[in-house]
Amino acid sequence: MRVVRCAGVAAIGVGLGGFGTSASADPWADEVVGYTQGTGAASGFTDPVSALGSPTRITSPASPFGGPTTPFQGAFGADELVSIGEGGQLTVRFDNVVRNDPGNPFGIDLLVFGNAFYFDAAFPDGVAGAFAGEGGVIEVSNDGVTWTLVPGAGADSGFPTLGFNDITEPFPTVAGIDPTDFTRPVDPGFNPSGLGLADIIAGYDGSGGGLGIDIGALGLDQIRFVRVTNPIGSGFTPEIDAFADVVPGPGGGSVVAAIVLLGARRRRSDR
Ligand SMILES: [Ca+2]
Ligand SMILES: [Ca+2]
Ligand SMILES: [Ca+2]
Ligand SMILES: [Ca+2]
Repeated sequence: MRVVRCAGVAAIGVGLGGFGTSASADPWADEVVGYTQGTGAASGFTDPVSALGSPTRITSPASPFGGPTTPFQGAFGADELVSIGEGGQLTVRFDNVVRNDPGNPFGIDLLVFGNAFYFDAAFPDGVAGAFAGEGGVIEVSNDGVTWTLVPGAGADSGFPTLGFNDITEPFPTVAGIDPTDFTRPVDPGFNPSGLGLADIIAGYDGSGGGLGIDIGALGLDQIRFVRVTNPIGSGFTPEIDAFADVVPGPGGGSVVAAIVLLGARRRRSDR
């Protein structure tokens, strides 16, 4: 085991995101507070800075097997993921506050991205078969001292990452032109099992995937820290790609947001 302290790495996060103009404005995690790789972490996947910045839209572009992320093709680059072995733990901090904003779609405030994916049950056509999720206990905190468990959530078990809305192949090598929104959650009621890529993309409805967490359901108004622990004996070795602060938008739970949205749609249809 080893512990890496990475104070001051926030600057590395600058420029990795596609949103905002400064580190404090981007919606991704900004700083590694601590990392213990644990036992059995994937060799070469032990730089915790890989969990800062945007989720992976195009994985391993230098590899012949690389290309846009899809629910069948998860991120696999060593500079894109950090592996957490048994007994290991990763703690990150946001510069900005992640709020229980009533305008957040489906009530979800925080997204955790791993590299979970669906096995292609009809290779190479892309039909979501067995799911390769890998656990990872998640806790959140506002002060980095008092932690709240996110019950039942597996950090590397969320909706698989989707880089583009206009991808038509499950294992693409060429980028699309319509990037997904990594700050927008998938409807937690959506079940991709047995669906083909086009139906999965439709179900994602513009989202780039991820595991959604409603911090309000935990009794919290805001958080700044997230940590992922892999208990000894879990039998899994989760990989973490990124953490995202959800941006209020369509699907937001508040009445006000719904009314504003309705107005916007009407104006759009008036054109
Ligand atoms: Ca940030
Ligand atoms: Ca919420
Ligand atoms: Ca994984
Ligand atoms: Ca990453």
